[in-house]
Amino acid sequence: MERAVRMNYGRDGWVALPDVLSDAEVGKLRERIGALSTQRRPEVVHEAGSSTVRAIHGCHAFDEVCDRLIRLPVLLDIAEALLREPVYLYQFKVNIKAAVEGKAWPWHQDFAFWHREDGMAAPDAVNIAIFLDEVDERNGPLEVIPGTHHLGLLGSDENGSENTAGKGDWRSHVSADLEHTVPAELAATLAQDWGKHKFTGPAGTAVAFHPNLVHSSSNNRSAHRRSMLFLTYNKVTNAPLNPTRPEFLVNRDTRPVVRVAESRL
Ligand code: 6CS
Ligand code: FE
Repeated sequence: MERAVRMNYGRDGWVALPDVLSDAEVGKLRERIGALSTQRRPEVVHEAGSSTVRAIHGCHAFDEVCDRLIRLPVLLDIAEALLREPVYLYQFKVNIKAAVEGKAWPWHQDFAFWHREDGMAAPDAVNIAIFLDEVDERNGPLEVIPGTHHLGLLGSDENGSENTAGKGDWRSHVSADLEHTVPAELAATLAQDWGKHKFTGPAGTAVAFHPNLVHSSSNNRSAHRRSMLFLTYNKVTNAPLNPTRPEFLVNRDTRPVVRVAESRL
């Protein structure tokens, strides 16, 4: 991996990843996710009070193309270069953020969920986000506060803030009415000190970001969907011992991911 990629990730908590998927591969994923989002199954989550799909989880477990995606050498090489150990797939999700109706993701840190709800010991995982649609200022881009991955868990019950430990319902971990958030006032203060950055770009753009990086995204009021696929790879040695949330949120197969022979999807 380029030294600059590793340095930027270490400094900022995120880094753009060049040349991950071709247009044809992104097209294949869009087609699969479109088909999966019509299915009525627990992994397909809807916006509150609506039939609009908000997210689909664990697709690698029931879709062959998604299972191949997680095994692509280009992705595993990135994850293992950043984590420096063998990895398994911790979580697969697609946040659809539908046109007009796609709702926000309040400020939060992903590790808050994996640590407090699943028992993940350390933030020794990495998110790889892949844009399935073009993302611009209008359709609810993912926004991060660079550098906040250095701050540990914020708004956590360990330091007595108002955030409480898990109430046990995983639906409050994937809805717009999110648990384990970073309070908006704290996010605003951090943004003043550290700045903010919006991930925008064409379909196929890929970004790696740290489990403790503070991030959010707004409602999508535009006429353009903003679907984004997230793979979370975790160090095999960092696997939670007794996760209780559904398997489609917390993979129980913690064996190192075996690469597919081909280099393309
Ligand atoms: O609960 C979880 O695992 C998921 N929820 C959020 C808001 N981010 C982390 C993760 O994808
Ligand atoms: Fe998140």
